[in-house]
Amino acid sequence: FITTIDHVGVAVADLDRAIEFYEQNFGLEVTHSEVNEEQGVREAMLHAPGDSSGPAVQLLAPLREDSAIAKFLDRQGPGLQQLAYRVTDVDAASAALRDNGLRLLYPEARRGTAGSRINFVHPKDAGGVLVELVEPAAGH
Ligand code: MC0
Repeated sequence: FITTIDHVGVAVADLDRAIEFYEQNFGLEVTHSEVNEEQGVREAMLHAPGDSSGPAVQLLAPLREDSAIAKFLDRQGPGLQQLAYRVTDVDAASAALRDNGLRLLYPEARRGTAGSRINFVHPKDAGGVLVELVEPAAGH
C-alpha cells in the first residue's frame, strides 16, 4: 500500500530561518506552506528544483507550547521528527498495520498537508521512528 516516500519531517524552532538555510545551502525550493491548527504547526514543504512530485523535506515549527513539535524540540532539540510514506488508502493501510499489532495514533484519519488524510504509527512500535501515512487529496 506504500507508493513512495512522501516526505521527511524536520522539527525547527524558527520556520523562516530554516527555509532560508535550506534554500541557501541545499538549493531546495518551497513548493507549499500552510498552518495546521489541529496539529499545532506552521509548515513548509521543500523539493529539489524540478522534482515537485518527488519526496519532500517538511519543515515543522510549533504554533503552541502544548503541540507535538514543541514537545519534541523541548526534549531533543531540532532534528528529524518523522518519516512519511505515501499510501493509496490511509484507512486500509492503518487497518493492516493495526492487524499487525502496531499502535496507530488516531482511530480515524485526520487532515494533513494540502487536504491529505493522515495517521501515524507510534514510534515505539516502529523501531524508534515516528511513521506517518499520507493519502494525498484527489488531484495531488
Ligand atoms: C516521541 N518519541 C519519539 C518521537 N516523539 N521517537 C521518535 N520520533 C519522534 N518524533 C519518543 C520519546 O522519546 C519517548 O521515548 C516516547 O516516544 C514518548 O512517547 P509518548 O509519551 O507516548 O508520547 P509523546 O507525548 O512524547 O508524543 C509522541 C507522539 C506525538 C509521537 C505520540 O508526537 C504525536 O502525537 N505525534 C503525531 C502528530 C505530530 O507529530 N504532529 C506534528 C507533525 P522514551 O524512550 O523517552 O519513552 S504535523 C504533520 O506532520 C502534518 C501536518 C502532515 O505531515 O500532514
